[in-house]
Amino acid sequence: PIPGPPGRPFVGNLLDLPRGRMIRTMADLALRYGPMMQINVLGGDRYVASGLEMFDDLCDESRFAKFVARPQHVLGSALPTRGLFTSESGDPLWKSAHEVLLPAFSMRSIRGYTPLMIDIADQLMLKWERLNPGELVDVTADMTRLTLDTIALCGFGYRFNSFYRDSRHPFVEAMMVMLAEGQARLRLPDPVVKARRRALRRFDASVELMTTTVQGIIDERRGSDDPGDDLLGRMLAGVDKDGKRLPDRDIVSQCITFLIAGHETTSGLLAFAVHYLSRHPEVARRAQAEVDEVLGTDPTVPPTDAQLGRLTYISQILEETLRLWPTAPAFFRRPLEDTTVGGYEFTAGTPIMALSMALHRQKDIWGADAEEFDPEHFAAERRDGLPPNAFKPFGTGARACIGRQFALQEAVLVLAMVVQRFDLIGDPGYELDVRESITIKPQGLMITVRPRDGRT
Ligand code: MNH
Repeated sequence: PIPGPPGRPFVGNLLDLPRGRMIRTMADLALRYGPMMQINVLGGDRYVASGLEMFDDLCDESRFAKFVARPQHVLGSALPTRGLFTSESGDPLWKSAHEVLLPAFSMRSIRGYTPLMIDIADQLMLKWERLNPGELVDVTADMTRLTLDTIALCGFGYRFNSFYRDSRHPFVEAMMVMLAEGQARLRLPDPVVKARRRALRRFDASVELMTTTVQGIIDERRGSDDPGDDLLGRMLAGVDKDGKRLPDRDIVSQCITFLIAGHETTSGLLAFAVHYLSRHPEVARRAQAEVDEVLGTDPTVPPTDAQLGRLTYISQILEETLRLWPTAPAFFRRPLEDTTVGGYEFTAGTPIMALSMALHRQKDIWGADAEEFDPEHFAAERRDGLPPNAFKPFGTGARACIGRQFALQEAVLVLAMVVQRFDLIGDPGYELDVRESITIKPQGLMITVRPRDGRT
């Protein structure tokens, strides 16, 4: 018997999980009902793991594998082939693509993207520098512009120019339609999905626009002498262990996957981090001191990779932000054979939710102040003492995030450039609100930015 909130007839715990607050509610319930919780939604049992002992089991790659949950399944079925993110473990296409792409996401490759990341970050800096005193900044919107433009430029040399438009680039609009329809389909039975002809047409047209755009970029690249050393260039040139190249259809799927996986999560991370800096002046001051010392006080001099590697306090701030708000707040695992998780028995194939957001708030791991934002949770000496599976914002094992270094390099760069130039001033009346979709992001976060003593 696994503990969980008492359910009602037929609907189970459905009413306990308000739409738009599902993840946060589940994290609250998990902290109340324990490290393994059972909830029932419309007759189906779901298992939510949030204790360290449970994560130790679930992260054991010899006994568990990734479970492709429904939102991922819906997303994957819209792509020409399943991209890395949504393919089943054991799919040969995943293995091949993973082998081709690993070098493109290595530390060394990612250093090569620094100038492109700075190019886009400069656009954000310029926008914020040009604001009149007191003008409000929609932080989440601007960070979404930034991360989208960064992944498109580093991914395949394409510019959405999101900082130069009020409405979205048609490609981005198509992507939003695809994601929204994917979300909508989760709540609808199949016959209803098939009957919604207008929505279907719009969805298909969006997917079509994205695939033809990316295929066009591939064709153009093939026709030029320079394959390029962005992600696309590496995908076109790379081979797997059997010496095989990726088919074009698969490259298209991977590019779209990177755009989706690469922008939603990193933008949320940066927006949450800005929120916390605006609320914790002592943390902001220490961040500014570190940046002034490592990067210097002249913002016209672009940061180098060596300098970025020395911004340890900025990294701590980002890790602490990912602890409280892992922007991909959960991942799913399934046992390969019948086995136990934290002492509870599970049959092979049962999906189990690994709710990192709740794991990251366990007092027995993080201390009595687990719910408080304090980058000291990741101070070097405490970090070394953390159990191996205590911090899982990027998932686990072979199917962990391939873009982790990419995301962290981008986030360190941008946060450093921001605090080098600005004081961040929050609205004292604002209480952190979160928008849940596949990822989580701050909602309604409006701040003002004040150029630091004559720096911009
Ligand atoms: Mn990312 C997988 C979180 C940034 C591309 N990512 C995952 C998973 C998590 C995750 C968690 C595992 C999902 C699962 O087990 O079902 N990702 C993040 C977070 C950030 C992030 C919190 C930023 C912060 N991710 C990025 C970026 C890219 C990217 C940036 C691309 C440029 N992520 C991926 C891909 C996968 C993935 C691709 C799937 C990897 C695989 O299964 O082989």
